[in-house]
Amino acid sequence: RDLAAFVAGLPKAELHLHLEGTLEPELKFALAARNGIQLAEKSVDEVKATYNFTDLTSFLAVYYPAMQVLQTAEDFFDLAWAYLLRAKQNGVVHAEMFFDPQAHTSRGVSFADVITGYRRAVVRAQSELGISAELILCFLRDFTAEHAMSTLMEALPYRHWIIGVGLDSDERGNPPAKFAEVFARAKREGFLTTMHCDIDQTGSIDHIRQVIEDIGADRIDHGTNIVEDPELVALAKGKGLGFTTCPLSNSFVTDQMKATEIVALLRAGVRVMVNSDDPAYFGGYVADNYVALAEQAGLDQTDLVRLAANSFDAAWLTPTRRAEYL
Ligand code: ES4
Ligand code: ZN
Repeated sequence: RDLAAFVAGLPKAELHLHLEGTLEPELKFALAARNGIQLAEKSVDEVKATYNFTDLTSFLAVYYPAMQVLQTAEDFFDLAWAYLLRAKQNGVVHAEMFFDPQAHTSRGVSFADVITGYRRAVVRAQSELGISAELILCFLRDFTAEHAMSTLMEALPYRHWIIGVGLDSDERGNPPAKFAEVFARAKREGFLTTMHCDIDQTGSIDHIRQVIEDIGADRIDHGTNIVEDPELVALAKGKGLGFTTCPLSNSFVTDQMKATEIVALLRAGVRVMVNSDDPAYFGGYVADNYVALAEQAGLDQTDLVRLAANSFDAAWLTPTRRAEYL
């Protein structure tokens, strides 16, 4: 298809990608075999049959147990490298990738093994693929603020390998304000900041407001429900805040891809762009997400170029590096 070829050829930054969400069933089996782990599923098809999510909770119930196959630094390298090869095919030239250290340290894997494995893939991506890649440490919001703070302290020896911190996992009952102190400390330590704001209940707009007015994060992940409040949209636009939307993910964990909201933000001149979130689980990498949104919303090439330009404008690049991409 013309559209798919155009999108794949369009240089873009991916800013909302969970490395643990790139674990394809084939790699899951390979890592399980290497680590002597017996999986409940016997085939790739059996694994895929468990991907019938209806909401975030049912997704996370599949997502976290799958991570048991990730044991050694080598495993984390293999996972990130497989993603970066796919990213290259998708026209990604810059990737800021989330990782969830607490999902690993809480089951006995060392922080050092997680980060050194991922870091090796980052370094190789630059030299072999020409992709600039960065790591963003995400705190699990359904864990305590104290656990997040001790994870931040664990990360400090590796701060030169981590560009920023984020907040993910189950949002219900875990507002941004719960982590105000952790994020204030992270900023003082020199990290950039972003937070997921995606629940569909009445709390969503309140969480977005907390991020903008109280936390002062540099980006918001998802955050499309901001369209409910035009004054907040104007504020976000004025600040040049980036919104990392994920159409295919939305259609899995909510009832639709939120094309209306995404396009409304695009038309309003807000820095919104398209990302893949957990591509191994949600049926497509970043180019598939651009195509799905374009087909759903009837976007033309100018719109797609604008989305890609927004991905660089919202990326955590130095002005010099950004200018190379725009
Ligand atoms: C996630 Cl879709 C989604 N939402 C919240 N946290 C996550 N971590 C990985 N994928
Ligand atoms: Zn996400």
